[in-house]
Amino acid sequence: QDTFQAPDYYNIDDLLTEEHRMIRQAARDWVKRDVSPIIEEAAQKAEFPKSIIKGLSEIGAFGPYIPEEYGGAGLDQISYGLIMQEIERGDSGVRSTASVQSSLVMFPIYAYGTEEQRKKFLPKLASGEFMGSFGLTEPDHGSNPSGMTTSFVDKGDHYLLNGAKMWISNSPFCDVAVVWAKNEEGRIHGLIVERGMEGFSTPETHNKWSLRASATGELIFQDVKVPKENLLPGKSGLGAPLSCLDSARYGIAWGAIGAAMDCYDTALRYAKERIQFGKPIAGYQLQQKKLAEMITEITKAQLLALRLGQLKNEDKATTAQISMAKRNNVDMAINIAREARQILGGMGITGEYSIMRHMMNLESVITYEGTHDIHLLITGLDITGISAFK
Ligand code: TGC
Ligand code: FAD
Repeated sequence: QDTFQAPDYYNIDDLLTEEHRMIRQAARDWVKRDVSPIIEEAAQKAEFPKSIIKGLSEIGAFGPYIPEEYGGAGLDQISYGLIMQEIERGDSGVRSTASVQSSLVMFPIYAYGTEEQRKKFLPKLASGEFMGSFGLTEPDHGSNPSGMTTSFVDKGDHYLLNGAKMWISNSPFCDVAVVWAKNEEGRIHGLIVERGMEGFSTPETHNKWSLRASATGELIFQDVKVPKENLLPGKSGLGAPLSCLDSARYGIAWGAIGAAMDCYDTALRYAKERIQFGKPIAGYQLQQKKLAEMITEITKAQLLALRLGQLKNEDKATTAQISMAKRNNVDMAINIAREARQILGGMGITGEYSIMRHMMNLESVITYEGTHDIHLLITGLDITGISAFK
């Protein structure tokens, strides 16, 4: 049974609006009802639970901040963050599906697409009728996407696309993929590739020990004819995909708090009930140190995310500020998962509790959307003015 109680040590709820709290509650109730009961089995079987797609759409997780005229929920950035937090409290893989759909597929179509593309794709993506994926990473270009080799050439009435993307969330079942590729001049553009186009395949990546309830795969393009109207005309260059990452990374900064809250809540509850040497283990200083540090770190992360949300709402958040929050909050969550796992002793390694699943999931979250190292280097560049990437 899902008995989760959300920690709010600094009364941060007082800083939210009534609407924020209602949106969060709807997402929280849905996670308790529709995600928690099935997610362990889905992760054990390494299957994405397609049954949750409708619910994700209903709680506004597909395009929370996309205007309602395109099927989005038309919410502010703090609402978006709160929804991601609640979903990741359930599972990082489910949040991945929502992040990709919203920030990496709907956002570029909304921000850089034509009116026809918006009308054709956004309402179906918002309802979950279409599922999307985002192809930036390649086998030889992960942290350094500017080196990508996937390319397209102009064939008059269409583009011919060749190349391969790797580690792509949602790829095995996606209906559309926003793919980043270079033209003849080496300039990066976004193309909407649709399932069924000849030469386009999406093999699944198996044997993951992390994000097992999320489907990951490749996007392979062998002489794929992409209609010219499927090019996103609004922005080109690496800045186009990087701006999508800003939005997704912001959501992850909130999402990671959800995973951490679940681990903390589970560990606190267990520590108060588990008796060793005649008293609850919560009464021993070593366990109190772990729990006290957890709630301190969660509280700091909550404040960081909320302030970043305010800046996002004012359109003032910088890429470097987003990097700091993604890096800090995911690191916070993975450390809490590891400590919480120890508090549960042997029980912590079983699927009876969510902690080990969160811990393994967070190993992907700390790597994707820019690794822990890359985000540190983004901060380093921002404060010194000197790039240490190259
Ligand atoms: P750099 O020279 O810094 O920038 C290239 C051009 O882009 C501009 N730019 C941005 N524009 C808009 N928004 C941003 N956030 C921008 N950041 C940079 C920049 O001004 C420049 O413009 P111009 O006109 O001068 O060309 O690029 P670089 O090659 O040095 O690379 C910088 C670096 C390393 C930080 C970047 O490439 C990076 O972030 N690497 C990490 C890659 C990454 O995060 N991949 C994620 C793939 S998607 C994913 O993981 C999804 S997981 C599923 C889920 O979300 O759940
Ligand atoms: P590399 O770039 O090879 O990095 C390896 C190590 O080297 C890392 O520790 C890194 O920090 C370090 N490193 C690299 N460059 C530097 C440097 N300049 N200085 C210091 N250290 C450095 N991508 C997508 O496009 N779409 C998706 O939907 C998507 N989903 C994903 C889902 C999962 C489950 C996973 C695991 C990944 C996903 N990714 C996706 C890919 C993800 O974004 C990349 O894995 C990530 O960007 C890192 O790239 P890489 O794995 O090639 O590692």
